[in-house]
Amino acid sequence: MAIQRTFSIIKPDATKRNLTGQIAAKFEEAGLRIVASKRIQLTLAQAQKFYGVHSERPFFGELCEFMISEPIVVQVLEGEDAIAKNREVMGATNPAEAAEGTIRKEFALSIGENSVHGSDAPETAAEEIAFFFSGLELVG
Ligand code: RTP
Ligand code: MG
Repeated sequence: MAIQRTFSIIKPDATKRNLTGQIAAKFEEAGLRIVASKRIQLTLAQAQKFYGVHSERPFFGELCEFMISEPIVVQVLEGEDAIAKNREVMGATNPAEAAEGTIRKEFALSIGENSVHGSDAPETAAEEIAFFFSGLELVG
């Protein structure tokens, strides 16, 4: 498997509880390199655009309000098979179903406030990285 890049968000429930470093350490322990990182606060319009794919889902409004409620940390992670590896480290969307040792098992509060986002495919990874970072910010 080739070296890939994926896009990650440390979500408001985690930044609020000062878990940024502990979550970043989980990525690094899994062999993922943080090649770009910044702390930002989304506007409602930005959150709605980012999660546009979920706009018809019943949790869309709640999700967007949550994502703007506190700053987030957006990152680009690089490594072998990075997309799948990151999702493995994150664990299942619902923390009640997440495997031992995963970020969501350890830190997530609920299916909505689940501490991290990670891209789900190469195409979405490329789109999501470009949504938040310019080429100049990617210094892998
Ligand atoms: P993510 O996109 O954040 O990496 O998470 P995911 O693929 O595991 O989950 P996805 O189905 O793409 O859902 C995106 C985010 O929406 C929130 N959600 N809330 N209340 C609910 O039933 C519900 N379901 C999903 C979560 O924050 C989820 O990560
Ligand atoms: Mg998803």
